[in-house]
Amino acid sequence: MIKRNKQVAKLKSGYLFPEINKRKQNFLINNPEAKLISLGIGDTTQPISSTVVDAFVGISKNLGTPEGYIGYGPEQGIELLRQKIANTFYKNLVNSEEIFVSDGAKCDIGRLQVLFGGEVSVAIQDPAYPVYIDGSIIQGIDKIHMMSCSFENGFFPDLNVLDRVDLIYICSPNNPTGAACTYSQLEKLVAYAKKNHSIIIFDAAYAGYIKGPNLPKTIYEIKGAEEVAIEIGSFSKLAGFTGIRLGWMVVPEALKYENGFSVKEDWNRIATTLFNGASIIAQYGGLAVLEEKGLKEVEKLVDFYLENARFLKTTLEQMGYEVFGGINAPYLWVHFPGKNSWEVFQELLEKAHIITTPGSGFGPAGEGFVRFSAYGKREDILLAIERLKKIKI
Ligand code: PL4
Repeated sequence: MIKRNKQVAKLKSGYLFPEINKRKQNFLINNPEAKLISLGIGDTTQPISSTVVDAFVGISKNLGTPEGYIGYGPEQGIELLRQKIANTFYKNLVNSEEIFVSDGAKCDIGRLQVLFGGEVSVAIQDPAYPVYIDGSIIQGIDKIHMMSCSFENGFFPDLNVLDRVDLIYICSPNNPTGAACTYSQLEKLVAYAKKNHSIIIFDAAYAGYIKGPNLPKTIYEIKGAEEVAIEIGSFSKLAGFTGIRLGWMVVPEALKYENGFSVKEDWNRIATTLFNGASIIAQYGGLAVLEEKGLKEVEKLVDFYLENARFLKTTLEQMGYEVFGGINAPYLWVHFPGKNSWEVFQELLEKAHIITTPGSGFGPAGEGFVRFSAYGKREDILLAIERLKKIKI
């Protein structure tokens, strides 16, 4: 018989989000009448805008004609889409050749971990999106440094106490804490990476939620970042593409290994070997998102979710809880001092029929916190607020 992969066996049992779903299903078995409200998994709920839907319909109809049919698309993504991503999100700080269109940020993170392999050392924010750590373990990485991020350090790691590592994962705006990095924080990060010859993996999946005028929207706003950083972007939360699947990664020309070899060239090799390009239909939708009308529509969508976040934040603060995030991010990071995150999760489920995400699921520093997602429908957010006001945790 084949032996079980040792690395897979090292993973904590149950990936966080299916685990939440399992607990929800168990609750429903005993409480079949309960009308649960999901403020747990960060999944969008608003319909896709009409401009984008028209683009999906248009390309789908073309695919059904002899002259409009397209097979495999260009491996790196449609050139026009890459140009528009470079113009719109990066103001041409990067060029279209440095952009690789993908089927979403999570898949990109997984393939990126294949690129760097199991010999590297990594530093990961604690708390963090679980894919960074689980994906690293799967690759066989054993040198994993957790960088504690709490309200004491503004949810940004103290790089002065970090030993040299090969890769540093930073997510901004952050999942789960909702903190968006400042210019000064990113300058320190880039300086650390330059000094230590490290590579930053900058997960900017929620960059569209940064509204503060004095906050960087991409790491490439920091001078020299193109020599040390890979950035990951996504249409999921920007345009409601969680089910459609479309994202991208920026791998700058200037990013090199210690022997001077191009990281981008290796990435191209990995991506073309393990991935066959994003769906043509999704890419045409992405093109429509990046038109003037599409951009206005997604702006409204993001504002809608941010308004949800504001409503929830105000209520929870009025109830006396300490609430972080929810201003430049769709997540609220709520402190329940002295409490166990899974217990709070269970209490919210049982007393208010609200599903959240327990902070400890994002790492040990998340213990005592619960994450609320603002991706609900407005009527569900308002109902959740009414229910929250009636309970005490
Ligand atoms: C649930 C920091 C959500 N089943 O949709 P993608 O692949 O472009 O984006 C994935 C992603 C990448 N980076 C960060 C993210 O937070 C996410 C999505 N996270 C959440 O609730 O934390 C959805 C999670 C999904 C999963 O298992 O990852």
